[in-house]
Amino acid sequence: MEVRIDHVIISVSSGDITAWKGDLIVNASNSGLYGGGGVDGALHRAGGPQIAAECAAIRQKQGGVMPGEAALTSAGRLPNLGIIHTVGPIWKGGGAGETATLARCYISSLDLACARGARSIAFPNISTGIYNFPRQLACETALSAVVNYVRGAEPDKLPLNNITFICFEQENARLYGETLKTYI
Ligand code: AR6
Repeated sequence: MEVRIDHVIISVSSGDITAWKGDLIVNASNSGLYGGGGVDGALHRAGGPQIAAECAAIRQKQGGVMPGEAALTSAGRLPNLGIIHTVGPIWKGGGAGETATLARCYISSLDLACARGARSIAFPNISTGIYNFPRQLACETALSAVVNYVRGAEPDKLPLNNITFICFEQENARLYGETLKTYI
């Protein structure tokens, strides 16, 4: 399932994000950038100890990453250009600005990707695992943040031409496919 906006293809697929071969992979990390479970654990295992070492250097330099923000490391032994570590909100019922923070994760990651001159980027379904964000709302928030970002950018200043959402769970793959169709 994909949608084209100007020169950018936004697509949805299912699977394991560690096997994706494009430029930048986004990781759903934590504020301390300590490797954890879920997609974070999978990326640290696949990329090797170099990623944790670079996360430690970021922690030392700036004390970590706030929810909604993002930081870039290499991809260790993975073939990608790098990994963007963003920190999603922990779902606390919806009254603590969780939706706005989640949208900022996508925007901060896209800003970093553009600054790096990346052509392609893959997102997991940030916050919908251990951080417990409701799937449907997370999907609507993610897609509208990304689509609005692309629509709002000047085409010749946007190096990205491929933005993909990689869904690990079937339920998310279905939700993302259906919601992306509404942007055709
Ligand atoms: N590829 C793609 N998506 C995956 C993969 C994978 N290999 N593995 C899991 N997912 P989560 P969060 C999906 O829990 O909710 C960590 O401990 C998963 O099905 O990874 O943002 C961090 O260190 C779900 O849809 O991240 C933080 O402490 C999505 O990735 C905390 O978890 C996000 O689930 C962050 O929690």
